[in-house]
Amino acid sequence: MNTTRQSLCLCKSAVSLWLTCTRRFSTSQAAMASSHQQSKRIKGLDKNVWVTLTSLAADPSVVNLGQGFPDIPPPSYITEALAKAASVDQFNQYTRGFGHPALVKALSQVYGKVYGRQIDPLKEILVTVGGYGSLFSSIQGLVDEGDEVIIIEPFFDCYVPMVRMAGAKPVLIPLRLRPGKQGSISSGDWVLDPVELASKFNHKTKAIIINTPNNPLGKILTKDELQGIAELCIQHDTLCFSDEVYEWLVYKGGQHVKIATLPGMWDRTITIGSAGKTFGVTGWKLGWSIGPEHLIKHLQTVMQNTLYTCPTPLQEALAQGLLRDYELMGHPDCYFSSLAVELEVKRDRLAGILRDVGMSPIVPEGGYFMVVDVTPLNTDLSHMTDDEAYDYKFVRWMVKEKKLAAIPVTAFCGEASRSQFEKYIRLCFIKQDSTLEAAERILKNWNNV
Ligand code: IK2
Repeated sequence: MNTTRQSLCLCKSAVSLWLTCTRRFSTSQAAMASSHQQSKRIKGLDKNVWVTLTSLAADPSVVNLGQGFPDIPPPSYITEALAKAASVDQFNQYTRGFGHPALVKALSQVYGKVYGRQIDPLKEILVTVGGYGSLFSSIQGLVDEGDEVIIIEPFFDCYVPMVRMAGAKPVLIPLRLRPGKQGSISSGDWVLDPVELASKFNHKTKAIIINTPNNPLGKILTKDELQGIAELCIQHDTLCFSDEVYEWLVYKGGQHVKIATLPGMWDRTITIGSAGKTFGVTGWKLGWSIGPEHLIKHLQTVMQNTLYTCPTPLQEALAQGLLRDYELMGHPDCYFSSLAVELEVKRDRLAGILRDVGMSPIVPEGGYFMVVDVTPLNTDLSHMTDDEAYDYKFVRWMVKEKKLAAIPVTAFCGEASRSQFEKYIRLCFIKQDSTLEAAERILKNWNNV
């Protein structure tokens, strides 16, 4: 009996050992197979700040000044236009792949006025899935393996992975705080060194990506700065991808200049816009690229072979919204300008709150983000041992301990600039007053809780 029990026990242990080994083997085998199966073009691109931090901020007890989306309602005429479009049978079916006819026509009217030139709605505009889709189709359609693409830091985080996915090399250059700058700091105090910028251009440079107003700093590139970039583009026969999704959000004293309107630049520039940022409807995920036919046609090739088209009802509603504001351009009721007036009050309020608690905000000239130096808070995070930049740790800690969400600024820069940016976080201020008040309470009680 004993011997039988003993051998049964032995059998059981052998089976369990075998099962453990097989499981371990198959897990590591699966991991190996998975890294084997992964395409080279996405290798090393698996980390993403939005994927990592958005879930942390999803807890309803957290005041979310993290990801860039409004909690103020969009204008009612645009949501009403969407309901109306969805009630028309024809608008629930596929539409023209490169952009719904009514939408490209409305875009050509609005931007015809802005650029001061006629824009061909069929050949010089591509509508795609958000600013992301415009960036992706530009880079896939125009950048090759072995090319170099210059990117100014801090940059909207997807530029680098998109350039890498095209097989090209991102070449980074940081904006730097004007030497000796003290006291109240504006995003305009962050500047490019023209000599350093020139040194980044060479025969491999295919394009430069600029972003004005910039996410995260809110810097608006001045006409002189744009002129310098344009001269380098022309001298080196380089393209320019100009991400202008915050083009309408410019505060008093600022002026948004489109690089495509500078001499010699139309022919080499793709300008990127976004419905999400224009009308505060980030969930609509519609964007557009505007540029000369000889460039846009390559973006259209990417579109027709990847996404083919965008949702028709959304495009129809966006067209109606743009036409409404086209008629009002230059009038205070035009949403393109009235949103900036509303946001400027929120910007100043947030800056005031931050200063009151001893923090140093960088007051943005445009966009709806404010970068803030957290050094004065002296938060000791040495207990957090993860191999992460200080700002990532700070944000994780702040979400957990203070119930306030922000975005770490090193998400917008390369490894070499990490030490320059890791004491900064980004706060989004396109929020209801009640949300800003909740953030204010947290900040004012910082040392009491
Ligand atoms: N380009 C820039 C500069 C952007 O900021 C964005 C949207 N970013 O918003 C998220 C955040 O920073 O919190 C895009 C492009 C993408 O625009 P869209 O949402 O239209 O795809």
